[in-house]
Amino acid sequence: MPPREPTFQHGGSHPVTTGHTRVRLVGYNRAVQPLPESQSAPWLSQQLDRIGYCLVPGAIPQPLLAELQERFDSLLANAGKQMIPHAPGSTQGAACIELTGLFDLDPAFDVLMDLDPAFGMAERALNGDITLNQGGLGHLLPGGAEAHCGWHRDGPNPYVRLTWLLDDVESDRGPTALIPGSHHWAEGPPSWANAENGQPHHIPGQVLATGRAGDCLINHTKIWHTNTPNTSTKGRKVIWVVFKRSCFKQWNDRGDGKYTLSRAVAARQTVPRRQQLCAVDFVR
Ligand SMILES: O=C(O)CCC(=O)C(=O)O
Repeated sequence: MPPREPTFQHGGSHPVTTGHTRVRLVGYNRAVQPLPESQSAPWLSQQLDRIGYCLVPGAIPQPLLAELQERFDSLLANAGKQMIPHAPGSTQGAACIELTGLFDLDPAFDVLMDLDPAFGMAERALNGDITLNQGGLGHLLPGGAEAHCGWHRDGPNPYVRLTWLLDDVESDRGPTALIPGSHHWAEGPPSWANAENGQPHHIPGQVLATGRAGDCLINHTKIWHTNTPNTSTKGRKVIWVVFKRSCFKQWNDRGDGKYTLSRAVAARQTVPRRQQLCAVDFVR
């Protein structure tokens, strides 16, 4: 029996085959269609495992994104003395602004501790043994700023980092650059990867983690990575949430505990999953 002609067409763009009948789904049906394979959670998780990073599109849904953007901006505007310059190895890095202890500054950001599907991918990457490595960190890289750090890897333990993009990040707006697959390598970046002033050189094969506001970059922190200069006129605002396995202590790489999760944030959690994420062995 020859295939039947379509019984109806509504002018949607996504042809679907049902038995011998090809139909076109109308707009309101598109929301329930499966994601393209390259955007599905299993595919992205595999990419994270194999090449060390993946970008989850639209990871912060509207209107949550709009609310977090507004709250981030008001923290930048009002935090005053809490704005901490960050300039390791950079000639202009002092222009950057860090919002350390972001979960302390505004509990509205707690949602970024465990927002799926990005959180689920981080959880899988750590085989389910996942706790917070720090207390949330906001970062503004202003337009015109040099890279605020050069090529490095973060360790010594196997951490997984979420970079929540609050702005569109184009290639000239200071995106993170990564070397695919380098999280499997024994060595970190060689000294020639950075100029004497700490600015990163271009490394053949590097990829720029560009994306849209609301996307989330997930990476193993053992991957070779760097910030890149923001040659645009617009600032880049991101939020970092870093996870570790429960057996490791929190990140305290500056020795002053300012990146660690506070006792107050841990104590106010009521949702079991967040209580577990905050069940830390080192709080300030
Ligand atoms: O800002 C970036 O794009 C990357 C920053 C980074 O990796 C770091 O601060 O350790």
